[in-house]
Amino acid sequence: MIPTDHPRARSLMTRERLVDGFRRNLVVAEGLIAHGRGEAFDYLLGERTPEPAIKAVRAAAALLLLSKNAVLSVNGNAAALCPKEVVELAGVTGAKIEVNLFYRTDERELAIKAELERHGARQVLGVGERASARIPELSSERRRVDPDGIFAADMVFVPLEDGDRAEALARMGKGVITVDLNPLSRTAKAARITIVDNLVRSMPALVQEARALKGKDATTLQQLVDNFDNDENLAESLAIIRGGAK
Ligand code: PTJ
Repeated sequence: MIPTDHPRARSLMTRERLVDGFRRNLVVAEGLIAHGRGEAFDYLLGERTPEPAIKAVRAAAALLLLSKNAVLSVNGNAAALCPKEVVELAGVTGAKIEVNLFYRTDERELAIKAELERHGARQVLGVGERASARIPELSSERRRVDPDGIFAADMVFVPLEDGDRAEALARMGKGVITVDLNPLSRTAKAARITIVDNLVRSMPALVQEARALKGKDATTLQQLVDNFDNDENLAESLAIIRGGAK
């Protein structure tokens, strides 16, 4: 039991959620290691959402609202950490939800689909036979996608991604939005918009921002996207990490 007054209670509770997700077959063991790497960056960020991430969240919400055919790609860590927010974000933006795993097994696909449905998802793409399309020039299991989902999407939201697929999606002409605590990762660099923040903070913020921007005219939304420079934003995040949290 983690005492709620522990100075790092939130971080410890997030670990518990991942371990619980691991026991329920949502998260793969490697996902726990990936989270540890993320935690190290988060520690350097001061475990709070920095200004560049707030800007990135706003631009990402605008871009999701502008997209005609957006898909939220869900892996094991995302399913364990923020299933409710994934479903909410899909609801606000009209995006589809697709399970896409690096360490793909039928059992995990089904467990993640069930978890999303438990939180209100009406349709979950990419499971079983549905993942019949292929992302070209990608050899990992992540190449298997749903023809009605990621394969046809104009915009793909891929939190905690591996760089290969983010690059391959960009080569296919798709817009990529990611959440990655590591501003130096290939994913962070390949994406149109990278939110350098912890997923547990950025997902509720994205839902809130999408709600606030919904109904704004397309020109206003487009301006938010056009004014966002991903390279510049990554450099700002890196400066915070290198300089110590302010
Ligand atoms: O569920 P699967 O089978 O699809 O596997 C998922 C993992 C995460 C294991 C897989 O995608 C993987 O190995 O990812 P990587 O290549 O380790 O990349 C994960 C990235 O996410 C790293 O750059 C981490 O710093 C970052 N990261 C980890 N936890 C968080 C995070 N970024 C934001 N919020 C987090 N909580």
